[in-house]
Amino acid sequence: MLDAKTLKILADRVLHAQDTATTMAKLTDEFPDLSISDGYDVQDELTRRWVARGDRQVGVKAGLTSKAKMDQMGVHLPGFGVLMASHARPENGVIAIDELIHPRIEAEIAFVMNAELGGDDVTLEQVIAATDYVIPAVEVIDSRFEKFKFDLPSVIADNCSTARYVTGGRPLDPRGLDLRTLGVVIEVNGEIQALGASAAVLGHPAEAIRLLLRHLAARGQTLKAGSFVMTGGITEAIPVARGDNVLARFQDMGSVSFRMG
Ligand code: OOG
Ligand code: MG
Repeated sequence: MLDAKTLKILADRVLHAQDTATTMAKLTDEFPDLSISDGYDVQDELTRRWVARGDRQVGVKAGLTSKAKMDQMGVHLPGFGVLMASHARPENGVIAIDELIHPRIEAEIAFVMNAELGGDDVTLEQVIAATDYVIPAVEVIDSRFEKFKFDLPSVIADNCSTARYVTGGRPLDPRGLDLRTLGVVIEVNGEIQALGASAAVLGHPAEAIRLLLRHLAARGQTLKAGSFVMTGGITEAIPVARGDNVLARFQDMGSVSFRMG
């Protein structure tokens, strides 16, 4: 476990990099013993600081849940992150690129929960039963590490590269959908950059929520009713630049669009 002094050094460093959109060296370069659990302790400290600033936690995300993402990042275990109200951006809006370092976009299926879930033996059916609706989302990730390169403890301490997210399309009842076979197409400036199907996320995106529940249970936490949950990029993440028009089309669910400005 991190001592209070090291926890403060790490949280200060990550928050500074996020707030100023500047890169830092991998945390494990200086703290080689940093563990995955230490990384989550840094996330908890970041969350406390955001709340102290007046921000509000709206949910949680799972990342590195598809083979495309794992291969792209060279990290072969999922990680989880905290989603705050301040990370959300409206559909069809402009995302300020000056606040980011080297953003990349990901198309994800998001869930909104209507009942609390907890424990490490929750079934897929129970996850669906506790889901209010599913909705298309695009996450804009932005690693605060140089060249977008990291290891798992470092990226977890950086809140799994969370930066912005946009929801759009239609909220749908998951009971009327086959959540494994939904196609998704990512276009930038009208050109297709990536495509995939929702089964790329662990065979079924609700599996990401089961993993998330196990992770929370190990830390004595639950997934609260009302939580917004992103289940992870279906395809590899696509780098975007100033002026790019982003459009993610989700089969049966509508699309999400915004511009990088
Ligand atoms: C880590 C975050 C990954 C996802 O959806 O897979 C993520 C990263 O690749 O920087 O959000
Ligand atoms: Mg993501």
